[in-house]
Amino acid sequence: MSTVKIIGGSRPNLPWQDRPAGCEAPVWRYTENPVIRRNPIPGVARVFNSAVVPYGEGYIGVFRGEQTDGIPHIYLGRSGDGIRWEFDREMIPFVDENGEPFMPSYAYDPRLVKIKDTYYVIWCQDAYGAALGMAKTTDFKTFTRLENPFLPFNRNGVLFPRKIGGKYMLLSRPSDSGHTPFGDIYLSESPDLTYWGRHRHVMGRASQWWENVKVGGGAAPIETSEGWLLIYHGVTGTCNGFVYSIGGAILDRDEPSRVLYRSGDFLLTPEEWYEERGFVPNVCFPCATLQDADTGRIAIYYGAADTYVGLAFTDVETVVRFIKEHDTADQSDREPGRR
Ligand code: BMA
Repeated sequence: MSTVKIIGGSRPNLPWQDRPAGCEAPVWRYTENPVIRRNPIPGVARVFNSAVVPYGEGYIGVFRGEQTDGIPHIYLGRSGDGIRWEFDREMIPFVDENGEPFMPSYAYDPRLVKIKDTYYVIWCQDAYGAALGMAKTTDFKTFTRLENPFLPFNRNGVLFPRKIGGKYMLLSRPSDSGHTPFGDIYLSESPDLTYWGRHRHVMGRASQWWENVKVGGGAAPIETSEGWLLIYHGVTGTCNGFVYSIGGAILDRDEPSRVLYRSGDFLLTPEEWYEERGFVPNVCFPCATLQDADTGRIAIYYGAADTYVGLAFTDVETVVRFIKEHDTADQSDREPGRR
């Protein structure tokens, strides 16, 4: 019997494979990975770093599609089983509040979060520098842009799936204009999704070697009986460039700038050919999870080598136990992050 509970809905058709015999890792890969391969849409060479949610009986998602001119935009995809995806041929047509076309010149690393009856897409785009963009939809036909939450430079915007203390909560990662050689995760709150403030530090790059350069929010936090389970990316540097692994932390349910536990060991690191080989080698970049509160099962969607989408599995009991057993959160993590 599971003692750690996911707070959320049931999802009996969650994509799933049992942990392979002999595997002791906290997260295991889908054996048929990658689930999205090269050239998945005409004019799109690679899809990766993408986010999905349950929709009706199946699933829907926003996908980073690297076009054949090298520019990323966001494409809509649908799936009955969360594994085989069909994409719209045209990128998502964002509009402004008057319904007029309002497209970012590029858009990448989308997240997709449902709050009540509205779905929010958050991505990185140009706003006189790399900044977060945001839009909302209720029908996946009309995507209305909201104000950009923050000034440049900022990336990795991740909304919490419900208000906390009456406020929307957004994780972000202030950055620079390039392949940022630093980066901590911050939390900001808003009463209306327009004005953001009360900024708090959540967690920084750690002394652990696999995440000693930068960290960034990944999937929308999963509410559990132990706190918010945050699946994030942690980055190290090597003589041949960055290596992106997947980490796990648990944030306080009422004050999520407080890190209760943070695993000093990664949950998953590049190992398979589709993670080690591609446009950018050695990248595992989580952007979404699907979960089933009845069984505690969690499916993690991650970009692999900036080329593919991979799927991996865990369950809430296993991953929370792992994070607690490998906890390295220090006093500054546990504080509310205000100076
Ligand atoms: C980051 C972002 C991600 C990408 C990663 C590795 O800065 O651009 O989209 O997956 O680098 O290239």
